[in-house]
Amino acid sequence: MVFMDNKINKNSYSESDIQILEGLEAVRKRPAMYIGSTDGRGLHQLIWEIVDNALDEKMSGFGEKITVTIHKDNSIRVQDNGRGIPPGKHVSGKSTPEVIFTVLHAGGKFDNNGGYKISSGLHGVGASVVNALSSWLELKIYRDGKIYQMRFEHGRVVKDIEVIGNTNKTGTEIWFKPDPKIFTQTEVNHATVSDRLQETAFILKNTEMVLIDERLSTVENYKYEEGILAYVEALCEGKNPMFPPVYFEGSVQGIEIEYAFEYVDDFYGEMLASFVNNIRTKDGGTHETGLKSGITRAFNDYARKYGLLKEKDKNLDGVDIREGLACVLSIRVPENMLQFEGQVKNKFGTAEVKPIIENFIYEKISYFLEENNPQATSLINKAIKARDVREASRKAREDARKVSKSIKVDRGVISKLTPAQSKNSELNELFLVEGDSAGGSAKQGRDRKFQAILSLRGKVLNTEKSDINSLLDNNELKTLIYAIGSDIGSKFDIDQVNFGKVIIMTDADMDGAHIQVLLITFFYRYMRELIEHGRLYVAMPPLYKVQKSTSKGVKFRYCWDDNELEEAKKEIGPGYSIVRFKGLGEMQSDQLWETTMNPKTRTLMQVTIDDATQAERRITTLMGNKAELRKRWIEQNIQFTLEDDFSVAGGKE
Ligand code: 0R9
Repeated sequence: MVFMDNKINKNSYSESDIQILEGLEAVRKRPAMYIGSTDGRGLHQLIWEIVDNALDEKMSGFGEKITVTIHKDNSIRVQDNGRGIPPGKHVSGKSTPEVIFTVLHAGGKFDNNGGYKISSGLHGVGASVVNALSSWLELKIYRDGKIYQMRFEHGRVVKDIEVIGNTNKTGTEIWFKPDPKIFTQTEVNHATVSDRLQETAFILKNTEMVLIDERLSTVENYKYEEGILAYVEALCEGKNPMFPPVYFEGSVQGIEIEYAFEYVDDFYGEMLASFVNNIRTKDGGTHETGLKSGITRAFNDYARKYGLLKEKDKNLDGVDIREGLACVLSIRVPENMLQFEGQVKNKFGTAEVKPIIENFIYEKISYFLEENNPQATSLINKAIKARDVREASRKAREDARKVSKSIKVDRGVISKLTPAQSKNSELNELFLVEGDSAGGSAKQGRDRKFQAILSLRGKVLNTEKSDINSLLDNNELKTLIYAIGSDIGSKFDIDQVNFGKVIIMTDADMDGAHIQVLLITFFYRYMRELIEHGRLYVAMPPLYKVQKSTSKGVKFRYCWDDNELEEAKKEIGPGYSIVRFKGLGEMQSDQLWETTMNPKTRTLMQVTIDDATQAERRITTLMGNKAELRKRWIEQNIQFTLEDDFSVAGGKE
């Protein structure tokens, strides 16, 4: 970007202005093309665009603190203490800020002076798109002893840049209000922003990220001198680490690599977060493949060298070596090596990076193992145990299939499965219902052709606290696994699943919420792909029915929350009565059908894994041993809108 400093231009409108307005108009017409969607995800994307610009300035070596404020009206203010956007004239004749905020840049970003640039993982469309999609946007620049201000509405300049005071600070402040005419969600999610800012602070060590939420009167401050080492420690919070976290860094062929890891002995999954140029790569990619191969090779070579694996033994599987591993890989590659794949660009695709990472990790892990023999031995024994357990569970699973008939007969002890008549596994639905009375209503209310009911007794086993063997001893889950039709863990096979939709249907109360979390944890942990394929749902039974008998018959309306209740009272008018459903069991079977089970009229929430590692952390909070954390979380989230970890893509079908 070329600009001339401090020569503010006051040109009148020209042809190029009209083109600009047309450009921003295009953004307003088809916002999803620029930010992916106009729901909560798109809304938050606006924040990331602006924060990323501030981070670019930090990465260029200027400023170290970024403050995000969520105001009561859900407008968002982002401040940095870098050099300040140059306020002067651009070669086009307009002021530089006007160009930045009104000219649509194909591909998005301004080039800054080389280096490893942040650019927003998903879209990287920049400030002009944020401006176009905001009701208003106000810019303040602190630079050269002066404060400059400029204001836009719906993308158009309404107040040209002017000096409004003096200052000894430098920096940029952008305050904007996402346009409610564009976005279907305008409420900013606190946890989404907080998690992202914290994650950024971990990845960019010594960057101070501040979140002020005026709606909640909270201030959070994230700054980590230890960077991803602190990240790994946070991933392991509430768990039992086997030794202090380990950190490596290095630079190979222009690629900067940072890796930190820790092992815990009371958790049986893996927690892996990877980043390329500070962009989270949720779907992995070549760097992650290289990392995994490097780890597997180093452990197997060590195990053979020291006789922990005998000649006749097969090599250890990567999944067994990674059981209980928490790790963060952050690499920075030059821009010409930056290639992302997948629909949402969450996967890193540059092939030549894989062997570079693999060899680097292999060397470093081998060195670590050689230098720490006792730890190395216990890690390898742990992996061998993981392999044995995996083998045992496979056998148990096969046995369970063989005795599946006796499972169904053993009705007094275990959950009850009422199958659907059809064998069409794409269309069939499995409802997981808590308790016998609700199970009864559901059984009567369902469409027996394609809806199966599994009624679970009491609270399902808390899967986080138990290992895979006691899991398989649990009758509720045994029946559930049997009903679903596929093996679990690494042997899960989506093609064996008997249902197109698995629907958790619980009472809309605290216990129901807890059971939902327990079941989602189970699926997250042992049948994650079911969630990834979008096949797990939560049913939404109504809370109230408002009704009134009239000469023409009964007028009624179901309500899912208190707002709807108020509306319904108004709509139905004086003389109404209200039924409050305390549980599914209290609903008549035809009511349950029409409100909650009938695909034509029901509302389902789809459970999606938006961010597996964050979900992992939440689940630890919920399921681990810290009862206090769990209680607080459930109380705060009683509506069960787990926006961030299991985001809820809902709506009438
Ligand atoms: C609050 C969010 N912050 C920003 O959006 C932001 C952009 C920005 C910036 C510069 C400094 N701070 C910033 N904050 C900047 C960049 C350059 C020179 N001086 C200041 C440069 O890139 O050479 N700019 C981002 C783009 C531009 N400035 C411009 F140069 F294109 F105008």
